[in-house]
Amino acid sequence: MLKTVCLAFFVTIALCACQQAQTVRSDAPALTLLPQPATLERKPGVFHLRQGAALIVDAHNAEAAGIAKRFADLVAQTRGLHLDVRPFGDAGNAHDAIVFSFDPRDTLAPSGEGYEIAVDTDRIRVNAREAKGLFYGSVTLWQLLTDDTTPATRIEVPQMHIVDAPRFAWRGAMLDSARHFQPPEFIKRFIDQLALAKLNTFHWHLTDDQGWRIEIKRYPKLTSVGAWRKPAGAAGTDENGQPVRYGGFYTQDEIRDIVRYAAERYVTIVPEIDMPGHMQAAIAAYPELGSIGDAPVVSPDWGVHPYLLNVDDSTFEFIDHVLDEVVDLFPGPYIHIGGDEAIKNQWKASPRVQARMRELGVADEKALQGWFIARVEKHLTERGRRVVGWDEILEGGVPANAIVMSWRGAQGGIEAARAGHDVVMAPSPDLYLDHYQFKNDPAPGRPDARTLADIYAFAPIPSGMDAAAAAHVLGAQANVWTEHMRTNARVEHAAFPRLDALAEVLWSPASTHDWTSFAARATTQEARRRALGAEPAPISMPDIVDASPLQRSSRTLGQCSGKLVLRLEDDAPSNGDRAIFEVDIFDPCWLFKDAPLDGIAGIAVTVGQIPYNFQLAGDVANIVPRPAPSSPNGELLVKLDSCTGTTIAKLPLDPALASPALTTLSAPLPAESGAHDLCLVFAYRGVDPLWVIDNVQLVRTK
Ligand code: TNX
Repeated sequence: MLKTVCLAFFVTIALCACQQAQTVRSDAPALTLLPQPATLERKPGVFHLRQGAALIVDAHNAEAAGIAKRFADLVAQTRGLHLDVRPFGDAGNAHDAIVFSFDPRDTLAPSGEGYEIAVDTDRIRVNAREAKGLFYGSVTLWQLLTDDTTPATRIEVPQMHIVDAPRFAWRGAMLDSARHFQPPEFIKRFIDQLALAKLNTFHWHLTDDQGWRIEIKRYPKLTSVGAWRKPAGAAGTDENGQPVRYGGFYTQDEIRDIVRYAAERYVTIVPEIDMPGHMQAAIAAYPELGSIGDAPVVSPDWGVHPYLLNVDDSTFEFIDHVLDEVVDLFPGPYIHIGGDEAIKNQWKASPRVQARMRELGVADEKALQGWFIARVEKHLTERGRRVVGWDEILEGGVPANAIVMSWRGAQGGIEAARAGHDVVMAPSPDLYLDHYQFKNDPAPGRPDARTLADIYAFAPIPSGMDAAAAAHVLGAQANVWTEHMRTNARVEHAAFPRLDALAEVLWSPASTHDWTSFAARATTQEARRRALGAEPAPISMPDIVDASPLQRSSRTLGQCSGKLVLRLEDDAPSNGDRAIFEVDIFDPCWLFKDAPLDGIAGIAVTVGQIPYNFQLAGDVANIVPRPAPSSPNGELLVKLDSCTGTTIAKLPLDPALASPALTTLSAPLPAESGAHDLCLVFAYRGVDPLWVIDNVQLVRTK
């Protein structure tokens, strides 16, 4: 009977994938599966999984045996319940057991990621056509066993029938290991955490201006030089006054181990070697790769850097050799070659590059980038790989087979899909997890907050895309850029639970999406993550409130113009907690709105100084000049009613007195009555260091 129902289902999968039958007793516990399966039918019975129960698996299939073993390990780790993994035939009548088996019907899902689970009163069967489907079935079953994560010797599983397959094939997350380095053990844990939400693609950003993180045997300086930088500001010197060397890289052995680990969890790694821009670390190691003949350092800055590879044949030889080692290390079908944010000033300024352009007959530097990408793409195609690039690769005429990753909003994706390219949606800011997630997020990052609900509301097929173009959308991914994530804990906090929201968007039929249900299930999912040692962010966090109306923090102060606001971490102390400041890096100027000035005699402002380590390219023009200082070291000005109002206090900025961490400046205020806005702005020469406000306190008359 069950079979008939399923077969009928398989034939009509497209029609009924959106329907979930969940008719059960009203007192039956809710299930907390995440992502929600495509179809789930509950029945009134219960299966009792007991300590020591058999898990029967086809032992001739090494992959299935591995999936069963890892499933049993997970159950033991999270519930303390041990399963006895046994081969078929050795299991008596398979009563009271879990059975993992293959089902040759090819209808579960075209991609082989589909599976079926039947929980009956006497056993649980997990069936799939392919190993990856069996793996996803095992993840779902593990979730059915971990509604709570306390030790158990018996777990009740409600009787049910699940038939499930994903909505999209590319369900991904990008991690930037260049701006900050995460050790191999963390990368494995991150992959574990992806897999348990059925995410299957790990885009690994391995190289950038601030660090080259992949060992390339032929070019040892890429890592001996390119993997290390001196951090900007006070963070660049230790307690003993010695320079700090920040960095790290993955050896080829470590990478092979990680690739193997990911494959066991059905996660494909897409390595990215970003070019022709974002290459300053490589140019620091081998200056002959550069366009203007100088030798930069590995950058301690954030932002868009000017360094570009040159276009000599010897440079393409270098690229080909690097990519050959990358291809050897990563067996997956895709190699990402970046292509983003390559501002063309250095190519314009280089006589050699210009001469080459004339030789090639390319019209301009954009076309030269197109030629560059096409040349690299050809090499990778010859090696059997498909190229992925950020949407800028569209600008210079992109090779037909290349996959376009849409990051500058959805537009690049729409255009690329219309032109017949396969597309992965990864739009900023929608899926940019370097945006913090709560107004009151304890982590540094970019405003505005991208909340869990925002990610859950993401539509992988943007409006305005017709069906033919939509068929080219392979899926989507969220990007964890790590400029502001100095620690592993920050990466995990940024990634989860938000990746759970994306996972459900990309796996479950759109018709099943339901925010309230998701939020409830996410609470359980994050408990599962914690049981495995991860530190996800909470599901929600109350908004920030000041302790008193006389006080504001940099988060509750207003921004004067709010051109490019960041929530930045202090550069000191070198060990221990650092303050976090919300500051507009184009116009550092804050507003204390409606300051109650009755009875106020003074102001105390806690300030910090951080390095101005931003490469702004053409955006330098957006910097609002500081007011002129009236003393060499400058001062913090407090102005009444507006930033063009009267200066009512001047607090001198004496760097000799300032701590590298926080310093409190204070000054009397003239008597005023009523509520007034106060504008606080630093007057000093230059932009570096950047003086920032941590908090402001109005002081009453004694
Ligand atoms: C833009 S997204 C970048 C990254 C930065 C990110 C910060 C993309 C292709 N390039 O280099 O880390 O913004 O959000």
